[in-house]
Parts: sequence; C-alpha cells; structure tokens
Amino acid sequence: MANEAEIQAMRQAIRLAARGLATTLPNPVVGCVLLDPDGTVVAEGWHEQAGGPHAEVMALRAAGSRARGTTAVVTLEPCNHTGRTGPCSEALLAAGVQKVVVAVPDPTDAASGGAARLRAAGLEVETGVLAEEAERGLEPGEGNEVWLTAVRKQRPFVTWKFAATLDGRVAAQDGTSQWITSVEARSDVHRLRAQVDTMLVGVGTVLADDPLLTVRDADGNPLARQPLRVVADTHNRTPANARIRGNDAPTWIATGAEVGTIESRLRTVAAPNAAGSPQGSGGQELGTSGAPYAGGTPYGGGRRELDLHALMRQLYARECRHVLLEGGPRMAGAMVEAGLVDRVIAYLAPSLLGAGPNALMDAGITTIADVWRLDLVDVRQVGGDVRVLARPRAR
Ligand code: AOF
Ligand code: ZN
Repeated sequence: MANEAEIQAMRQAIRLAARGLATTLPNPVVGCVLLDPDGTVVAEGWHEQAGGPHAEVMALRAAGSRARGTTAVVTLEPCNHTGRTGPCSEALLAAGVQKVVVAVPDPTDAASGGAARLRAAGLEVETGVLAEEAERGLEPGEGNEVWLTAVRKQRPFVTWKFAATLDGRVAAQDGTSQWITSVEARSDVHRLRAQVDTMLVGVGTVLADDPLLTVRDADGNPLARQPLRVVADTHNRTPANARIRGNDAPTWIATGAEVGTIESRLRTVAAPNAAGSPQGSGGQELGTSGAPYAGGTPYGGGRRELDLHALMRQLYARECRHVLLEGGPRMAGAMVEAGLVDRVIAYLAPSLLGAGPNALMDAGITTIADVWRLDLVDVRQVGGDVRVLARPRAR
C-alpha cells in the first residue's frame, strides 16, 4: 500500500508532468518525485521534451548521491528500453533507489517491462497509484490521457473544438463568422493549439474561410514549433493560393488519391434548405465528400469519401499524437460518425443568431435513440463565454 507521503508525492509528480504538455509530443508527459524513507522530498523531475532525458533521469540528476535509498514516485512505468535515451529501470537501480511507486503501466511494447525488471532486481514496486488522476489530470485535460489513448488506439487522440452561439450556430446566415466568441476564448484556443501536434480541417473550411491555422503567443507572434496542418481534401480542391499552403507551418493536403477513399452510406436526412445553409463560412462544404450536392442528387446514391480511419493511421505513422479538429460542421459530422472524436471543447457565446450553420451537421444520427451522449468533464467561464469540456461515452 502506498503511504500518505507517496500519494502526496504522486500528486506532485502529476502536476510536474503537466508542465510538459506543450513540448513532449510525440512522447508522454511524465513526472517523478524522489522521497526519503521518512517521506521528505529529495528531488523532482519531469519530461520536458521528446528526445530529452526522461522524468526519472531528471530527478536522479537533481538528487545526485542523495538518490540512494529513496522511493521513486513516477506517473508512468519506468521504461525498460534503449530508445533515444537509456532505460530508466537501469538508471533507478544504478542510483540505489529502494522502492518504485507507479501510476500507469507503459502501454507500448517497446518500452514496457520496467516494473518487472525492477521487481526481479529485488525492489518493491507498486503500480496503479492515482492512475486515473495521472491519466485524466488533476486539472481537466492535463494528464497523460492524450498519449495513452493514442498508443492504445494506434491513432492520434482527437480533440474537436468549436465556437458557437447559444443556439449552436457557428456562422450567420450570410456566412460571416468573425468573431463569435470573446478575445479571452480565442487566446484559450491558442493555448490549446500549442498543445497539439496536428490541426485538421475539411477543404470546405479552407474554401470558405481561408484560415492560416498557425499557433501564436499572447502578443500574436507565431510560436517556433507549429503543428502540422492537415486538410481533408478528397478531390484535391485546395486552391493553389490558399493561405494554408504558405510556409508559416508544415502542411499536408490529404487527398483521396493519397489516403484512399471509401463509399459513403446513403444519407437519409433532408438536404438543408437555402435559408439554413449558405455556401459561406463555417465549412458548409465537406472536405470528405467533395462537392456537397453535385449532380443535383443531394445525399442520393453512393459517393466516395476520404477514408478517415486510414487518414488517422497515416497521421499516427507520421508521429502525430494529438489532432485538433477545428472545422467545419460536416467534417466534424464525418469524424463523429466515424467514432474518431475523443474530447469536445465548446466555447459558447451568450448570443443568438437564429439562422446559419450549426456546429455539427449530419453525423449520421436520425433518431433520438442514437443521440451521441457525452460526459461533462468541466464547465467554466472564459471571458464572456462558457467553455464546456466533455468526453464521449463509449458506444
Ligand atoms: C518519455 N519521457 O519521462 C518517460 C518515457 O524515445 P525515448 O527513448 O525517449 O523513449 C520514449 C518512451 O519511453 C515513451 O514512449 C514511453 O514509453 C517511455 N517513457 N518517455 O518520453 C519519460 N518515462
Ligand atoms: Zn525512461
């Protein structure tokens, strides 16, 4: 059983791990605290950057010779492999650590086995201590959930973010959409963008809004590390002069020819009427479906769409671990329908439009029994808006 000092130390280790949230991808966030037998903290460490020293090594370095006889409290099972750095299991043994307390086992084939190695060497090893807190975070969204989910599912974790009016509109009837939410909400979004390694939009959003999709700091200056910008563009319709093709950040226009397509199912919902669906802002056209009502047969007959699961597999192979899905409504609908959304962040402005596109369109749901239910994780006010963080229930 972990004692009270070890549990407190694990809380601290989880907080330390969160410091790496914007810098460790494609690696996990990890924190480590070394404790004396009497429960006083000897040293701390956290993983700062992919390719850099692991949390355990940072703590061991800080402790020096004082590491001997300590208990190492770590948010992730110590690695047992030589990757870009050496195995932490051996580093802990060499430093004379006596006991190891772990929150979450390492789900990778390559690096797991540290706990077994340490036990075989005679150390006491306890796992599962504050595992849920380490995964989900002490603050909502600030745990190792993104990396753990990505490794378990072998595809990037997907956060779908949108900003809407209270009646769920992301643009007005004429297509105008700047700015629905407050400046505070928009800077919150930039903090979020800084934590992901990939930004995903449908080609409809590129055609409608010509977004730049870069990450800027509080003063509006671009950050050094920019996420990969991905356009889901089945039929290669991204204009040659689209801003997203610029050199501000790496970009991948993912076409059906490159990724593969699948036959879409027959749509049973009615095509939106003219009043409710201009071709304007908000990504009315779906990147995964080509021209929305081509041939005058809205939703009739089969059509080829980008294979989103294949897209996710290719992104994972490119070391993408956290995708921020930013639009538009049909792209979001296709991702929801494909079961590819892991977290929803909604910024809701206390305003009403009464017409214009909704945040989510056509997710393949036609009856209330199929409603997509989420669990509320966090609700808070950001500037003049409300931010809702929710997690889909397993279906
Ligand atoms: C980290 N930081 O603090 C711990 C990790 O590429 P490498 O050699 O740095 O190895 C990365 C793997 O090591 C990672 O996928 C995870 O399984 C394990 N533990 N990784 O980046 C850390 N403790
Ligand atoms: Zn390690």
